[in-house]
Amino acid sequence: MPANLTPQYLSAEKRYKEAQSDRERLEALKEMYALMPKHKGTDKLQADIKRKIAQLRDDIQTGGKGSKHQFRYHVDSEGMPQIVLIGPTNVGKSQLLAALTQAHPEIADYPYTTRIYLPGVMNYLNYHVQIVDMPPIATDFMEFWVTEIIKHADAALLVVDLASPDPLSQVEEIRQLLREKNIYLTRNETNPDPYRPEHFILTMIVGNKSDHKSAPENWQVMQELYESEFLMCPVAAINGSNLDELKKMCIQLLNIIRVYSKPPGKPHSTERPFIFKKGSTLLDFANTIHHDFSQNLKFARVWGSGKFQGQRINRDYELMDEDIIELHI
Ligand SMILES: Nc1nc2c(ncn2[C@@H]2O[C@H](COP(=O)(O)OP(=O)(O)O)[C@@H](O)[C@H]2O)c(=O)[nH]1
Ligand SMILES: [Mg+2]
Repeated sequence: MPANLTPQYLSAEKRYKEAQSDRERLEALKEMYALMPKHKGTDKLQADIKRKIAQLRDDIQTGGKGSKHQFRYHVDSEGMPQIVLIGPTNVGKSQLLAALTQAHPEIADYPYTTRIYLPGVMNYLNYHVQIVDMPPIATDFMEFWVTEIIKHADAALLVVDLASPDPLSQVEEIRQLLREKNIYLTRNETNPDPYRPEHFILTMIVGNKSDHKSAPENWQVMQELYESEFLMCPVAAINGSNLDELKKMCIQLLNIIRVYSKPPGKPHSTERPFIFKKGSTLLDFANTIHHDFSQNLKFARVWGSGKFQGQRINRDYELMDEDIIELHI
C-alpha cells in the first residue's frame, strides 16, 4: 500500500470496514476516493475503489446480490434485522410503529389509512431492529407487493385487535389469506421440506388494545389456543403498556445476539454492536467486518461471556451475546 495515505483517508477506510449496510459502505468508499492522493502510485487503488463503488451502486439499486435486471420487492433493511407488522385494518399497526420507533405514520379510526409500507428503527438495549408498517391484509383488497415484502422479512408481528368481538377469527383469516400465497406463519422458521416452495415466517401474535374492557377475556381465549404454537404478547400501543416486554420478545423471536468489535490496543465501541443470529461463529464475524479479515485472520481474542477475558479463540468459536472481539490479521 502506498505510504502517503492521509489519516483522513485511513479513517474513511476504517468506516468502510466497519460499515453495516451497503449504503454506509458506499458513502465511505466515495469519501476514500475523494481523499485519496491521485498519482501513479495509487492507480491500482483508485481503479479498485471505483469498481467497488459501481458494484455497490448496482447492488443497492437491485436490492442485493441478484442480477441487474431482476426487480425485487423488498424494503432495504439497512443491515438491520427486519420485522414486518401484519394484520387486518384498524387493529393499531401504525400506532404500534409510532410507539416502537421514531416514525410518524398516519393513524386513524377508518380502514385503509395505510397504503404504503413505512419503516422505522426500534432501539432496544443497543439492538437496532427495523420495524415496517404495512397496509392491511384483507380479502377484498391486497397489494401484490405486500406478500413479497413479507417473504423477505426476518420475522412478522401478527397484530390483532383485543377490543374487537372476535380477534381469534382475525388470526385465522390472516393465516388463511397468507397460506394461499404460500406464506406460513410459524414459531420456527425452518421449512421442514426444503423442496417445497413455501415461505416460513417467524411470527409472534400481538394482541393490541389491551386497555379495552373486553381485552382480558379475549386474550385468555387466544392464549389457550395459540400459546403452544406462537410467542404471544398483549400490548396497548396507544398508552405504551407492556411495550418493553414486546421489545424483549422481538429479540427472542429473532434469536439474535450483540457482538462488539474492538481494535487491538483500544477500547471497544459501545454504541453500535454487530447483530448476529445465535449460533454464528467467529468466522461469520470476521466476514462481516471485511472479507479480507476472514481470509487473513491469524487469531482473535474475546472479552465477555463471563469466563473469557482476552482468551484466544478459533474460527469456529460460537459467538455469545455481548462478546467483545479483537481481530488480528
Ligand atoms: N383503545 C386503543 N385504541 C388503539 C390502540 N392502538 C390503536 N388504537 C386506535 O385504533 C385505530 C386504528 O389505528 P391504526 O394504527 O391506524 O390501525 P392500522 O389500520 O392497523 O394501522 C386508531 O383510532 C387508533 O387510535 C390501543 O392500544 N388502544
Ligand atoms: Mg395503518
